[in-house]
Amino acid sequence: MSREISRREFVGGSVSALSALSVLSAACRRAPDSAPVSGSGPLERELAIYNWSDYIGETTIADFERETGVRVVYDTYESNEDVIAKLQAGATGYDLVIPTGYAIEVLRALDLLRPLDRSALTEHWSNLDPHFLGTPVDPENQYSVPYLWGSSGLAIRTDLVKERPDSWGVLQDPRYRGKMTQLDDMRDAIGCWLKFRGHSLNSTVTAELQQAKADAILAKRNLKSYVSAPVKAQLIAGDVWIAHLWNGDSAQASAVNPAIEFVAPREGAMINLDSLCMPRGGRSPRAAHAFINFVLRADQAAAISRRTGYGTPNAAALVADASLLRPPTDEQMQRLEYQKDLGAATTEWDRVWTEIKAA
Ligand code: SPD
Repeated sequence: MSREISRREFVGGSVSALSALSVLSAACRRAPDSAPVSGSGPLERELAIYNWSDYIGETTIADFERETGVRVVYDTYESNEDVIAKLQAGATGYDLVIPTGYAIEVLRALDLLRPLDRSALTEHWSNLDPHFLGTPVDPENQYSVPYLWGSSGLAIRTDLVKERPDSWGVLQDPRYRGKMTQLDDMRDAIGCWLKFRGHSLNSTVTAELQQAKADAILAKRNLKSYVSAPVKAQLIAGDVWIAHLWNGDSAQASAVNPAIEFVAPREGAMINLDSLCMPRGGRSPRAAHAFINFVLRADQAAAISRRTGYGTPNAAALVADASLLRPPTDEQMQRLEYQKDLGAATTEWDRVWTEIKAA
């Protein structure tokens, strides 16, 4: 693709030569990670993974380290916005991150992801259910490999809450003041109030966002706090009775205290597919491909789904373990919606979220 700069152009110092030079030097700076990197060759010694908290199998990392000799440096986050902000601020060195679909769109638009070498991922690729492949955020799966899917709803201490609330509106009920929480996640915390009023959780309509803000502020009076996965301990202890939470985290809490049940609100909720992606600047692309291959194995994918309570897009894992969460039915899908990149409206959402937090 690049062309050689002739001596005449270079010595002559013409504008075109200078711009060709700067294009070339940009290409050279990008060369290490702009093209897919072959998964063959010796693995690097260290692999840096940045994942959601409580989103991995009990022995996944240890098993991978034992089998490959690669040391994993593992770090966790609580929201897509954390990952986007960190990568946008120039954090380099992560080899794998696991963003939700809309965040993949955002990271791709910012040119912060590195293409995968699909030829190095053939061994277990066919384990993936085709329904989870070729989604609009990455139609050719050039940048992302499906990891887990989930949905949002209400985790309820059924022994402490005598009714069976099935509406986001319960968060506005003063009878449970101080005993409820919402996800500390802009997209989910505003999105549920959009659903409550019958709107898309991707709305960019100002009037709908203003109504969602009013609803969120009304609920906020009753909230103990905005908190995501760490709310599990408070649910288990009985300090929180109703938590706006993701289904898998709710299942993890329920495994400790079976009185915790997950309810899908009747107005509808969010469904997400989180996928393995390689950020630009990672230092261990071969080990990253090896890890992706590893978690595509049916036994490993099943162990991850079993431990986290989230759904696996790995069809072979579902065959191997009948106890795993099954994909949503068509009827359930009617009330679920994927989040999308908000584009220019992100600024308005950020403002609304700041106003809710400050209220
Ligand atoms: N503790 C794991 C949480 C995973 C949540 N993934 C998707 C969130 C979409 N807003």
